[in-house]
Amino acid sequence: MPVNPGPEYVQAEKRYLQAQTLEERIIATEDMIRAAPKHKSSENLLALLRTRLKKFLEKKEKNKKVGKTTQKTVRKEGYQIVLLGFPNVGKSSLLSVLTNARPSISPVPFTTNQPELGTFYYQGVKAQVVDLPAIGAETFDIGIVNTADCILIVINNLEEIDKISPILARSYGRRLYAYTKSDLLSQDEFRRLQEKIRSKKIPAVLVSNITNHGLDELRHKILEGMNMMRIYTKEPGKLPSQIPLVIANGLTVKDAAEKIAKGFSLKIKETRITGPSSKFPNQRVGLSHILKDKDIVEFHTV
Ligand SMILES: Nc1nc2c(ncn2[C@@H]2O[C@H](COP(=O)(O)OP(=O)(O)OP(=O)(O)O)[C@@H](O)[C@H]2O)c(=O)[nH]1
Ligand SMILES: [Mg+2]
Repeated sequence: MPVNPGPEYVQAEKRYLQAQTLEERIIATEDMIRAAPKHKSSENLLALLRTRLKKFLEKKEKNKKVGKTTQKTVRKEGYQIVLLGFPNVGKSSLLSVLTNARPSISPVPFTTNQPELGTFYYQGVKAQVVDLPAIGAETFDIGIVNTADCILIVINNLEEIDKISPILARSYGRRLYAYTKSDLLSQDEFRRLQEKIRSKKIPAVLVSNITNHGLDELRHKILEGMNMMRIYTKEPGKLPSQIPLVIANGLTVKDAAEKIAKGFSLKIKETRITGPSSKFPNQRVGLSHILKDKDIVEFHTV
């Protein structure tokens, strides 16, 4: 970040972050270079901007020759979570601790240059996680952010929230913030930050990809936002299934049966429920009974 950037720089940076095309990025970067403060402490920033501009211009040349851009496409599978954030905040590290994926992780900004996929699996519920190139990367594509079910915004600083929100104008997914690198905070800083998050009701979790602190809370929040319930089916005289049927909140016994197999609800003679939606164990209910998360459902068929 520049030291005391002027309003022109701030404006140019804003245009840069909102840029949708390579051309817009080039123009905004040029504006940022022009507007950046020219003193000793901003030398690094200027060097970074010039390198970025050079890369963009090279890319433009290459695109001209090839005639189009290359972008890996991601196929949406079930509930989709995208990891969005500035360079180096720990998006890929978070992907690696939340899922089975092993992406490249490095202190060099813009390490991720293509979307990386992983599968989040928690308490019987699955979701697809997409780690995106950082905001500002030439391969950053807002399209997937707009269509995702959940946008997990990775930050190292609360100020990043306001910078990112304009980018989300066309998105509809639920927003959740993962404040990473919390292991680098002092106990005092950690406590103050936690308090601020609570008092301002920011949907953020302080996490560390190194010590794993906060990850369970984050997983839990992700799961909560999915609005799904886990229904354990059971055959009479047997133990409940280990793997739940995962269905949307608010569905009925009939809906659950139809999820198992089309037409299955017609074969049901009796349904018994043990769990949050039952008044007592083995309660007999009708097909229109509304289920709750963690119910155990026993179907008796004809
Ligand atoms: N101390 C600490 N370091 C972290 C944490 N998460 C990530 N890092 C480090 O931060 C650097 C960047 O991590 P990445 O996961 O590559 O960050 P990224 O957001 O994917 O970066 P880009 O792909 O370049 O946008 C690496 O050196 C990580 O080891 C964390 O929770 N605590
Ligand atoms: Mg990365």
